[in-house]
Amino acid sequence: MNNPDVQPLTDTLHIPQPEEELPHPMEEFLRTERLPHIWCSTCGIGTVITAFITGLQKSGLEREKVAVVSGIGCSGRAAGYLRLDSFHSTHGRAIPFATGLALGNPELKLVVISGDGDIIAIGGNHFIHAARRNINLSIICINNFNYAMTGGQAGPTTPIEANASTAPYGCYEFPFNLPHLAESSGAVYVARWTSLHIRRLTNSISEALLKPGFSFIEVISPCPTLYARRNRLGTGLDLMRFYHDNAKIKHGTDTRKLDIEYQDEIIVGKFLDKDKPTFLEKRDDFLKSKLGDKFVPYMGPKA
Ligand SMILES: Cc1ncc(C[n+]2csc(CCOP(=O)(O)OP(=O)(O)O)c2C)c(N)n1
Ligand code: SF4
Ligand SMILES: [Mg+2]
Repeated sequence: MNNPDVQPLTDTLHIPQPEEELPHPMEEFLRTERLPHIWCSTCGIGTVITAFITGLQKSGLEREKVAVVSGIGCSGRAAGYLRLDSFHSTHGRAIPFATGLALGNPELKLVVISGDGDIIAIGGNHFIHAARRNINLSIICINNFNYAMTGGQAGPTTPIEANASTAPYGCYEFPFNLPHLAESSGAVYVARWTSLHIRRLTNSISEALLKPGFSFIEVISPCPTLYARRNRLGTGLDLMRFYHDNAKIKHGTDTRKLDIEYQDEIIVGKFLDKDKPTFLEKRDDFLKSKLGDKFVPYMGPKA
Protein backbone atom coordinates (compact mmCIF):
# COMPACT_ATOMS: atom_id res chain seq x y z
CA MET A 1 0.00 0.00 0.00
CA ASN A 2 1.34 3.49 -0.85
CA ASN A 3 2.08 5.62 2.22
CA PRO A 4 2.02 9.36 1.26
CA ASP A 5 4.43 10.17 4.15
CA VAL A 6 7.16 7.94 2.79
CA GLN A 7 9.20 9.38 -0.06
CA PRO A 8 9.89 6.81 -2.77
CA LEU A 9 13.52 5.68 -2.71
CA THR A 10 14.03 6.67 -6.33
CA ASP A 11 13.34 10.33 -5.40
CA THR A 12 16.12 10.44 -2.81
CA LEU A 13 18.77 8.33 -4.50
CA HIS A 14 20.85 9.72 -7.33
CA ILE A 15 21.25 6.86 -9.77
CA PRO A 16 24.02 7.79 -12.21
CA GLN A 17 23.26 7.31 -15.88
CA PRO A 18 25.88 5.64 -18.11
CA GLU A 19 26.58 8.84 -20.07
CA GLU A 20 27.04 10.91 -16.91
CA GLU A 21 30.64 11.66 -15.83
CA LEU A 22 30.99 11.41 -12.07
CA PRO A 23 33.71 13.45 -10.40
CA HIS A 24 36.41 11.44 -8.67
CA PRO A 25 35.84 11.67 -4.88
CA MET A 26 39.33 13.12 -4.43
CA GLU A 27 39.22 15.44 -7.41
CA GLU A 28 39.06 18.48 -5.17
CA PHE A 29 42.54 17.64 -3.85
CA LEU A 30 44.15 16.61 -7.13
CA ARG A 31 45.60 18.72 -9.92
CA THR A 32 43.68 16.68 -12.48
CA GLU A 33 45.02 18.80 -15.32
CA ARG A 34 48.43 17.18 -14.64
CA LEU A 35 47.08 13.63 -15.04
CA PRO A 36 47.95 11.02 -16.17
CA HIS A 37 50.64 10.75 -13.54
CA ILE A 38 54.13 9.36 -14.18
CA TRP A 39 53.99 6.38 -11.80
CA CYS A 40 54.21 2.80 -13.07
CA SER A 41 51.37 0.39 -12.76
CA THR A 42 51.19 -1.14 -9.22
CA CYS A 43 53.72 1.35 -7.83
CA GLY A 44 52.89 2.07 -4.17
CA ILE A 45 53.21 5.86 -4.31
CA GLY A 46 49.61 6.47 -5.44
CA THR A 47 48.32 4.62 -2.41
CA VAL A 48 50.25 6.98 -0.17
CA ILE A 49 48.65 9.95 -1.93
CA THR A 50 45.21 8.43 -1.31
CA ALA A 51 46.07 7.91 2.36
CA PHE A 52 47.38 11.46 2.60
CA ILE A 53 44.26 13.05 1.12
CA THR A 54 41.97 10.94 3.30
CA GLY A 55 44.11 11.58 6.38
CA LEU A 56 44.04 15.30 5.67
CA GLN A 57 40.25 15.29 5.34
CA LYS A 58 39.98 13.27 8.53
CA SER A 59 42.23 15.68 10.44
CA GLY A 60 39.75 18.49 9.85
CA LEU A 61 42.59 20.92 9.06
CA GLU A 62 41.63 23.72 6.68
CA ARG A 63 43.35 23.15 3.38
CA GLU A 64 44.51 26.78 3.31
CA LYS A 65 46.52 26.04 6.44
CA VAL A 66 48.39 23.08 4.93
CA ALA A 67 51.32 23.12 2.52
CA VAL A 68 53.13 20.13 1.01
CA VAL A 69 56.74 20.03 -0.13
CA SER A 70 58.52 17.27 -2.05
CA GLY A 71 62.06 16.89 -3.29
CA ILE A 72 63.09 15.00 -6.43
CA GLY A 73 62.38 11.38 -7.31
CA CYS A 74 59.34 9.29 -8.21
CA SER A 75 58.05 9.88 -4.66
CA GLY A 76 59.04 13.52 -5.00
CA ARG A 77 56.36 13.94 -7.66
CA ALA A 78 53.71 13.73 -4.92
CA ALA A 79 53.47 17.47 -4.24
CA GLY A 80 52.95 18.24 -7.92
CA TYR A 81 49.71 16.27 -8.09
CA LEU A 82 48.15 17.70 -4.92
CA ARG A 83 45.79 20.66 -5.25
CA LEU A 84 47.08 22.41 -2.16
CA ASP A 85 49.84 24.93 -1.66
CA SER A 86 52.36 22.38 -2.86
CA PHE A 87 55.97 22.74 -3.93
CA HIS A 88 58.29 20.51 -5.93
CA SER A 89 61.65 21.63 -4.56
CA THR A 90 65.21 20.43 -5.29
CA HIS A 91 66.78 17.08 -4.43
CA GLY A 92 67.25 16.68 -0.68
CA ARG A 93 65.99 20.17 0.10
CA ALA A 94 62.32 19.58 0.85
CA ILE A 95 62.89 19.82 4.61
CA PRO A 96 64.78 23.15 4.62
CA PHE A 97 62.23 24.53 2.12
CA ALA A 98 59.39 23.42 4.40
CA THR A 99 61.22 24.73 7.46
CA GLY A 100 61.36 28.17 5.87
CA LEU A 101 57.61 28.12 5.26
CA ALA A 102 56.91 26.86 8.78
CA LEU A 103 58.97 29.63 10.38
CA GLY A 104 57.67 32.31 8.03
CA ASN A 105 54.05 31.42 8.69
CA PRO A 106 53.62 29.58 12.01
CA GLU A 107 49.90 29.04 11.25
CA LEU A 108 50.76 26.57 8.50
CA LYS A 109 51.08 22.82 8.91
CA LEU A 110 53.92 21.70 6.66
CA VAL A 111 54.08 18.22 5.21
CA VAL A 112 57.05 16.76 3.38
CA ILE A 113 56.26 13.79 1.13
CA SER A 114 59.33 12.36 -0.56
CA GLY A 115 61.52 9.30 -1.03
CA ASP A 116 64.12 7.48 1.03
CA GLY A 117 66.93 8.84 -1.16
CA ASP A 118 65.66 12.39 -1.07
CA ILE A 119 64.95 12.61 2.64
CA ILE A 120 67.59 10.30 4.09
CA ALA A 121 70.54 10.32 1.66
CA ILE A 122 71.15 13.76 0.14
CA GLY A 123 68.66 15.30 2.60
CA GLY A 124 69.79 13.30 5.64
CA ASN A 125 71.51 16.17 7.39
CA HIS A 126 68.42 18.37 7.09
CA PHE A 127 66.33 15.51 8.43
CA ILE A 128 68.29 15.04 11.64
CA HIS A 129 68.54 18.76 12.38
CA ALA A 130 64.85 19.48 11.76
CA ALA A 131 64.04 16.59 14.12
CA ARG A 132 66.56 17.84 16.68
CA ARG A 133 64.95 21.28 16.64
CA ASN A 134 61.45 19.82 16.69
CA ILE A 135 60.34 21.95 13.76
CA ASN A 136 56.58 21.70 13.18
CA LEU A 137 56.77 19.33 10.16
CA SER A 138 55.16 16.03 9.25
CA ILE A 139 57.44 13.87 7.17
CA ILE A 140 56.03 11.04 5.05
CA CYS A 141 58.99 9.08 3.71
CA ILE A 142 58.13 6.65 0.92
CA ASN A 143 60.74 3.94 1.29
CA ASN A 144 61.05 1.74 -1.80
CA PHE A 145 64.62 0.71 -0.83
CA ASN A 146 66.25 2.38 -3.84
CA TYR A 147 66.72 5.52 -5.93
CA ALA A 148 64.00 4.57 -8.35
CA MET A 149 63.77 7.58 -10.60
CA THR A 150 67.43 7.49 -11.58
CA GLY A 151 67.62 3.75 -12.35
CA GLY A 152 67.49 1.73 -9.16
CA GLN A 153 70.73 2.65 -7.38
CA ALA A 154 71.35 1.46 -3.82
CA GLY A 155 70.60 4.03 -1.12
CA PRO A 156 70.69 4.32 2.66
CA THR A 157 67.71 2.01 3.20
CA THR A 158 68.64 -0.75 0.70
CA PRO A 159 68.81 -3.97 2.73
CA ILE A 160 72.01 -6.04 2.80
CA GLU A 161 71.85 -8.67 0.00
CA ALA A 162 69.35 -6.72 -2.11
CA ASN A 163 70.48 -6.21 -5.68
CA ALA A 164 70.64 -2.68 -7.09
CA SER A 165 72.12 -1.14 -10.24
CA THR A 166 75.12 0.01 -8.18
CA ALA A 167 75.23 -3.25 -6.21
CA PRO A 168 75.12 -6.01 -8.84
CA TYR A 169 76.29 -8.69 -6.36
CA GLY A 170 73.97 -7.38 -3.66
CA CYS A 171 74.22 -4.47 -1.25
CA TYR A 172 76.75 -4.85 1.58
CA GLU A 173 76.29 -1.47 3.34
CA PHE A 174 74.45 -1.36 6.65
CA PRO A 175 71.13 0.44 6.06
CA PHE A 176 69.49 3.00 8.34
CA ASN A 177 66.65 2.01 10.61
CA LEU A 178 64.48 5.06 9.88
CA PRO A 179 62.15 5.04 12.92
CA HIS A 180 65.19 4.80 15.20
CA LEU A 181 66.98 7.57 13.32
CA ALA A 182 63.90 9.78 13.69
CA GLU A 183 63.43 9.07 17.40
CA SER A 184 67.08 9.44 18.32
CA SER A 185 67.26 12.73 16.41
CA GLY A 186 64.33 14.19 18.37
CA ALA A 187 61.00 13.36 16.61
CA VAL A 188 57.87 13.38 18.77
CA TYR A 189 55.77 11.01 16.65
CA VAL A 190 57.09 7.97 14.78
CA ALA A 191 55.22 5.30 12.84
CA ARG A 192 55.89 2.82 10.05
CA TRP A 193 53.37 1.24 7.69
CA THR A 194 53.42 -0.35 4.27
CA SER A 195 51.30 0.79 1.35
CA LEU A 196 49.08 -2.21 2.07
CA HIS A 197 48.07 -0.77 5.47
CA ILE A 198 46.04 1.99 3.93
CA ARG A 199 43.53 2.50 6.76
CA ARG A 200 46.19 2.49 9.47
CA LEU A 201 48.45 4.72 7.41
CA THR A 202 45.57 7.14 6.88
CA ASN A 203 44.94 7.28 10.63
CA SER A 204 48.62 7.84 11.34
CA ILE A 205 48.77 10.66 8.80
CA SER A 206 45.75 12.29 10.38
CA GLU A 207 47.33 11.99 13.86
CA ALA A 208 50.68 13.27 12.66
CA LEU A 209 49.05 16.30 11.00
CA LEU A 210 47.47 17.25 14.31
CA LYS A 211 50.64 16.70 16.31
CA PRO A 212 52.70 19.83 16.95
CA GLY A 213 56.38 19.26 16.24
CA PHE A 214 58.39 16.88 14.09
CA SER A 215 56.41 13.77 13.17
CA PHE A 216 57.73 10.98 10.99
CA ILE A 217 55.93 8.23 9.07
CA GLU A 218 57.86 5.69 7.02
CA VAL A 219 55.84 3.93 4.32
CA ILE A 220 57.36 0.79 2.82
CA SER A 221 56.24 0.90 -0.77
CA PRO A 222 56.60 -1.34 -3.84
CA CYS A 223 58.78 -0.29 -6.74
CA PRO A 224 57.94 -3.09 -9.17
CA THR A 225 59.84 -1.58 -12.11
CA LEU A 226 63.28 -1.35 -10.55
CA TYR A 227 63.75 -2.77 -7.07
CA ALA A 228 61.38 -5.71 -7.52
CA ARG A 229 62.44 -6.52 -11.08
CA ARG A 230 66.15 -6.55 -10.25
CA ASN A 231 65.50 -8.74 -7.25
CA ARG A 232 62.97 -10.96 -9.06
CA LEU A 233 60.31 -10.23 -6.47
CA GLY A 234 57.43 -10.06 -8.92
CA THR A 235 54.83 -7.38 -9.46
CA GLY A 236 53.52 -4.74 -7.11
CA LEU A 237 50.74 -7.14 -6.26
CA ASP A 238 53.31 -9.79 -5.26
CA LEU A 239 54.97 -7.25 -2.98
CA MET A 240 51.60 -6.39 -1.43
CA ARG A 241 51.15 -10.12 -0.77
CA PHE A 242 54.60 -10.16 0.80
CA TYR A 243 53.60 -7.28 3.10
CA HIS A 244 50.38 -9.07 3.95
CA ASP A 245 52.28 -12.19 5.02
CA ASN A 246 55.34 -10.58 6.60
CA ALA A 247 54.39 -7.22 8.10
CA LYS A 248 53.63 -7.60 11.83
CA ILE A 249 51.84 -4.86 13.72
CA LYS A 250 53.67 -4.27 17.00
CA HIS A 251 52.80 -0.85 18.39
CA GLY A 252 55.25 0.62 20.86
CA THR A 253 58.22 -1.51 19.73
CA ASP A 254 61.56 -0.11 20.88
CA THR A 255 62.76 1.66 17.73
CA ARG A 256 66.22 0.10 18.12
CA LYS A 257 64.59 -3.18 17.13
CA LEU A 258 63.16 -2.03 13.80
CA ASP A 259 65.94 -2.93 11.39
CA ILE A 260 64.70 -4.37 8.10
CA GLU A 261 66.50 -7.43 6.72
CA TYR A 262 66.14 -8.39 3.07
CA GLN A 263 62.78 -10.10 2.43
CA ASP A 264 62.24 -10.71 6.14
CA GLU A 265 59.62 -9.67 8.70
CA ILE A 266 58.75 -5.95 8.68
CA ILE A 267 57.56 -4.58 12.01
CA VAL A 268 54.98 -1.84 11.54
CA GLY A 269 52.94 0.28 13.94
CA LYS A 270 53.05 3.46 15.96
CA PHE A 271 56.23 3.50 18.01
CA LEU A 272 56.38 6.94 19.57
CA ASP A 273 53.91 9.71 20.46
CA LYS A 274 55.20 12.17 23.02
CA ASP A 275 54.99 15.87 23.79
CA LYS A 276 57.85 18.32 23.64
CA PRO A 277 57.95 22.07 22.93
CA THR A 278 58.27 22.85 19.24
CA PHE A 279 61.16 24.94 17.93
CA LEU A 280 59.05 28.11 17.97
CA GLU A 281 57.58 27.47 21.43
CA LYS A 282 61.01 26.81 22.87
CA ARG A 283 62.52 29.83 21.16
CA ASP A 284 59.77 32.16 22.36
CA ASP A 285 59.85 30.89 25.96
CA PHE A 286 63.60 31.06 26.07
CA LEU A 287 63.90 34.56 24.64
CA LYS A 288 61.06 35.80 26.84
CA SER A 289 62.92 34.48 29.89
CA LYS A 290 66.00 36.41 28.79
CA LEU A 291 64.43 39.61 27.45
CA GLY A 292 61.19 39.90 29.41
CA ASP A 293 58.77 42.48 28.00
CA LYS A 294 61.32 43.59 25.42
CA PHE A 295 60.73 40.32 23.58
CA VAL A 296 58.14 40.58 20.79
CA PRO A 297 57.39 37.16 19.25
CA TYR A 298 57.00 36.93 15.49
CA MET A 299 53.35 36.07 14.79
CA GLY A 300 53.47 35.46 11.04
CA PRO A 301 52.77 37.53 7.93
CA LYS A 302 49.24 38.62 8.98
CA ALA A 303 50.28 40.04 12.36
C1 LIG B 1 71.53 17.45 -6.62
C2 LIG B 1 70.99 16.25 -7.33
N1 LIG B 1 71.65 15.10 -7.29
C3 LIG B 1 71.17 14.00 -7.88
C4 LIG B 1 69.99 14.07 -8.58
C5 LIG B 1 69.47 12.84 -9.29
N2 LIG B 1 68.37 12.21 -8.59
C6 LIG B 1 67.07 12.50 -8.92
S1 LIG B 1 65.98 11.61 -8.05
C7 LIG B 1 67.23 10.80 -7.24
C8 LIG B 1 66.96 9.71 -6.24
C9 LIG B 1 65.57 9.68 -5.74
O1 LIG B 1 65.41 8.60 -4.86
P1 LIG B 1 64.23 8.59 -3.83
O2 LIG B 1 64.16 9.85 -3.08
O3 LIG B 1 64.35 7.34 -3.02
O4 LIG B 1 62.92 8.59 -4.75
P2 LIG B 1 62.28 7.42 -5.61
O5 LIG B 1 62.55 7.76 -7.03
O6 LIG B 1 62.89 6.13 -5.18
O7 LIG B 1 60.83 7.49 -5.26
C10 LIG B 1 68.48 11.24 -7.63
C11 LIG B 1 69.77 10.73 -7.11
C12 LIG B 1 69.30 15.30 -8.62
N3 LIG B 1 68.12 15.44 -9.24
N4 LIG B 1 69.82 16.37 -7.99
S1 SF4 C 1 60.16 3.37 -11.02
FE1 SF4 C 1 59.43 2.36 -9.16
S2 SF4 C 1 59.00 4.03 -7.68
FE2 SF4 C 1 59.18 4.94 -9.74
S3 SF4 C 1 57.06 5.07 -10.47
FE3 SF4 C 1 57.94 3.15 -11.26
S4 SF4 C 1 57.40 1.61 -9.73
FE4 SF4 C 1 57.10 3.61 -8.78
MG1 LIG D 1 63.38 5.53 -3.20
